Amino acid sequence: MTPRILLVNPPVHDFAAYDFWLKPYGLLSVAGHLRGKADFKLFDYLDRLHPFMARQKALASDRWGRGRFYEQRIDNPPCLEQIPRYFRRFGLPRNLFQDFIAREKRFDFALVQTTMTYWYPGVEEVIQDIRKISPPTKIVLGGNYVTLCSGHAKNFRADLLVRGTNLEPLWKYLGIESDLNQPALWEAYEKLRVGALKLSDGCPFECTYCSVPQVYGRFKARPLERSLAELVLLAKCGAKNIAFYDDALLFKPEEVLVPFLNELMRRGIKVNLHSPNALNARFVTKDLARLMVQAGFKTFYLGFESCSVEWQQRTGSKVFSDELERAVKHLVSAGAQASNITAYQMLGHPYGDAAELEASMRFVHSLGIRGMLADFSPIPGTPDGEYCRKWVDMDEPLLHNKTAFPIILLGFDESNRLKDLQRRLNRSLTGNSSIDCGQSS
Ligand code: B12
Ligand code: SF4
Repeated sequence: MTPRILLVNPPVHDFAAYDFWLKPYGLLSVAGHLRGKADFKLFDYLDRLHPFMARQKALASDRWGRGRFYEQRIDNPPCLEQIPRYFRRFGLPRNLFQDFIAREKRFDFALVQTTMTYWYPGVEEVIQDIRKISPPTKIVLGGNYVTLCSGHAKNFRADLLVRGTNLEPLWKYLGIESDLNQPALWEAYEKLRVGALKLSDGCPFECTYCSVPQVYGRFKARPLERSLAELVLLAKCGAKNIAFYDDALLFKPEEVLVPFLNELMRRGIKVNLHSPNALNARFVTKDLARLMVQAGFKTFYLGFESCSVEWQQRTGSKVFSDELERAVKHLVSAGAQASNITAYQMLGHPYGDAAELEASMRFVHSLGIRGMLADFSPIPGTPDGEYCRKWVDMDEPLLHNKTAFPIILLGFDESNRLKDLQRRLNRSLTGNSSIDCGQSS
């Protein structure tokens, strides 16, 4: 008999969350490898096109498909009680999921996406409901939280934890043969306007605050044909906006991004492309900027972090100020709107200081583009995350929270002062589209 598999993207318990092109891409990729060999049902708590959301007019999408989630106030967890911000539960109401699994009857397996390490309470909620309503269903967890905090994830007694990118134990457990050439299971959504895509894995840099080098290793391009097939599928399913989830989208462009974009244009595929997961400004050449704009890139997020040469050198030398300046020049000359170019700068990193951050914000502002503070989330197993044991218990993933850590390190007032400054600088830009995604607020 064909196995019945439930796919779940859990709700988010956090101080802030925004649909910044968030999709459970790992989960959908895994399911895609099993296409045609199982009967799948998807419940995505963060699906803003779910019929329940149609009744929430205030939560409509912006022009690039982003928007606010449905939210409910909940108590701060005890270890975050000292943070003077409201904790919330983002995503569809819990009873919709409970009714859904009760109605759908028996599932053989449930594959549950885990994302940020500090989002595990949403995963716990999903496990509780499946165990209660459908006890025979075998629960499988995979994704970032399980990979980075596997010891902690064992507490939930799932039937299988899939750590990292080796999926062999999963295929064995499910007893199904996989086809790795298949794209992600985007057709699992009844209605789709936003998709995600990854043309490569890994990154050539080794930033001391990032887990990618240890989890993904060396940079590796994904097969171009598979990526193109996925793009075609996304467009067929209705996706108008596509966010790249690559860690180093612009690395080795002649092998990866350039042939992909040329083929996209040759086939006449019209979609808006976005890069929320920071592009490296060093690789933005005049020709590449022109091609990106021509092919449909609409928003550009550049990872800058700090204008301090010392900070950059100490954390991996991924980009310097002159490289950001050059990238902005190329993008604007290619036709990108300055108001759609944003540079991330890190707030609350243990080696940073307020004066340096202010200088970085002013430097970004002087280029005529928007700045966005990326609140630092310490990640266990990375050099900088391990250093943060000085301030927080890194074995409690809730304390990796990006809103909480800068407040713990800098204090509430200082943290707010810097965020206010960023807002004021952005507001004073001429032609500012004033899209403030709140992703890192
Ligand atoms: C895309 C991305 C984002 C997107 C959103 C993604 C999302 N859906 O939520 C954006 C740009 C919005 C984002 C934001 C942030 N991010 Co981010 N992001 C990523 C990135 C690049 C990919 C995550 C992803 O979707 N992976 C899934 C797919 C694409 O991965 P995959 O390789 O195909 O998956 C394989 C396996 O992992 C496994 N698998 C994956 N899922 C599942 C599920 C199941 C059931 C199974 C069986 C297997 C499985 O199978 C796949 C086989 O190919 C990761 C880095 C990375 N390379 O993983 C960081 C990462 C998750 N982000 C990180 C950080 C720090 C952030 C920010 C805090 C940055 C900031 N300061 O603003 C914010 C937080 C946002 C918030 N609201 O709190 C950290 C994690 C932090 C943490 N404590 O957990 C990471 C790990 C990067 C890093 N620096 O190390 N991010
Ligand atoms: S360049 Fe980005 S993905 Fe690569 S190691 Fe640095 S922060 Fe991580």
